[in-house]
Amino acid sequence: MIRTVVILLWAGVLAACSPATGGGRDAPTGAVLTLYGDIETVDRGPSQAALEPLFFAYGIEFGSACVFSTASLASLDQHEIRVDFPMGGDERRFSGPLLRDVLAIAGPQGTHLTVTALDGYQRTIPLEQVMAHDVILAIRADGEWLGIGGYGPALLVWPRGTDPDLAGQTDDDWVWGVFAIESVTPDET
Ligand SMILES: Nc1nc2c(c(=O)[nH]1)N[C@H]1C(S)=C(S)[C@@H](COP(=O)(O)O)O[C@H]1N2
Ligand SMILES: [Mo]
Repeated sequence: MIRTVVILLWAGVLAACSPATGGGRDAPTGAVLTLYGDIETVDRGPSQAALEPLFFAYGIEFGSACVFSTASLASLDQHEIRVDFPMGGDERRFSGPLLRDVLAIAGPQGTHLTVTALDGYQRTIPLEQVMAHDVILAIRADGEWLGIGGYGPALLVWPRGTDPDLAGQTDDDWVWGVFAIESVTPDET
């Protein structure tokens, strides 16, 4: 009973846009996802070109950001989607938080999200699209954590099998290796 309460409190703290700490083989990771750009809630300072070479390599610069560890993503409400990915492949059971629940913590103010993956793949997706559909930031597939080298640390999974508006959706917005999301308002020019 006391243990349950402690675990819930701990999960509550982790959910608050903050990296986890701890030790051991299954230790929580540091930040695997950084939300930056036009956001309301932040918990870290500026990107540092010399110390954060992957950000630097992709031109990701910010004055402040909101970061999530895998543990903090796992502490949010988990949703499951059974769907084929890549399209036409075997159906798998992907799970993780709704992207809109993750965004709610950071408070994006831009009209779009630019999602950047480890391999440099980038997609700019209207925020409206993300809010209107139950897209998840999957951190597990068939119960296994998504790892780096595979689809991890996180994969955008859309319910294209059950949401009629998404029927026939291609894989373009199913970004694997997601590690950074920018809130932006692109020029209309
Ligand atoms: N990070 C990342 N995600 C990605 C892609 C990619 O190149 N990089 N390609 C997209 C496309 S177009 C398809 S068809 C599927 C599978 O692409 P892949 O074979 O390059 O993994 O992933 C989608 N997500
Ligand atoms: Mo593709």
